[in-house]
Amino acid sequence: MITFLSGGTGTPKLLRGMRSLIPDREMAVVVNTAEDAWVSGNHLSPDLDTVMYLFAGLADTGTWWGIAGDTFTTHDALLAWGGEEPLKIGDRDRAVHILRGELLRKGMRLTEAQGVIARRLGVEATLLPMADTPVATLLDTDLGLLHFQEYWVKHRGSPRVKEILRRFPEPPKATPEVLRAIREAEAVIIGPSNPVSSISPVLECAGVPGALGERFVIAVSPFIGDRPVSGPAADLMRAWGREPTSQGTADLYGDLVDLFVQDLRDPVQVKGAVRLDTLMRDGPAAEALAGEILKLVRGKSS
Ligand code: GDP
Ligand code: FO1
Repeated sequence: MITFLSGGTGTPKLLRGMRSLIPDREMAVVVNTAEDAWVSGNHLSPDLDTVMYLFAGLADTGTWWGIAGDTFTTHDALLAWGGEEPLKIGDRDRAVHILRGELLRKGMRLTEAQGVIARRLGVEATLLPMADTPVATLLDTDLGLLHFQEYWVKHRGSPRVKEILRRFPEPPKATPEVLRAIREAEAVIIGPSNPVSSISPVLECAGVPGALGERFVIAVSPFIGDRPVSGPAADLMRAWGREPTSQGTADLYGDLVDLFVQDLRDPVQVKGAVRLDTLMRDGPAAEALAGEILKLVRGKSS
């Protein structure tokens, strides 16, 4: 089994390539939940859902959120009748949020609730939230304190970010399922996801760094030529006190990573890093990168 640490865009692109090369049931994905929120009374978990929809064959691989071909009847009616919903929630996507909210209200752990829904959608990969207790990434900006979703979706990432804060009712700890998925993995791949808002929340869960220390860990940089492919990684890295580059990402992950993969186009060589074409502009490009990464896994993990 190979275990991935994932957000909701860059790593899912890599997983899409992996799916052509290894069976879904041989993959486990530990997913960031620090962007989760209750929206219109239901439980939004954007990164978990994107990964789940990918494995269910439902993902929108244009936007990398929501369900391909979804309708927005409820969202449009809500807005027309004076409601507020900054995120455009699709009708079928909302059904998942309703199911998850119901299961959580009945007392299920998030891991169990997501497991139930993933099975109903026919997912064979092991899909694991990083923790069962809530975590929120908040940004202190020139518009005040904003939840990640308010900053990125409502304000289009324009406020100046001064500081990044993680808020939780209790410090998050890795679930037993997450620890098992890491400990039993042939290798762990930290995908090319946002180091601050997607990967760091997973690494901050108690138990994760220790478990990673015992495995062969490969990390893929989300920066290409010193720019993120999409999203707010550059601004968030600066606010986190890190250089918004592959080097900054490698420095952030430090000793947790055994092999760092950076893009061929990067201007600066990260010491010891392997250079690959990491731009996954489509399915075949993602499959090519996945194939190269599998060669690294098979070559070095024994
Ligand atoms: P989020 O949850 O939607 O923020 O998604 P992730 O954190 O999983 O992914 C966002 C990161 O993916 C951004 O920092 C992008 O630079 C990176 N990314 C997106 N597409 C690619 C790609 O094709 N190659 C690489 N190397 N990184 C990518
Ligand atoms: N991102 C947007 O930029 N606009 C949207 O209207 C939007 C809706 C949305 C609905 C469900 C969902 O799971 C994600 C959605 N996203 C939307 C993605 C947004 O939540 C962020 O890009 C992710 O949180 C980043 O991981």
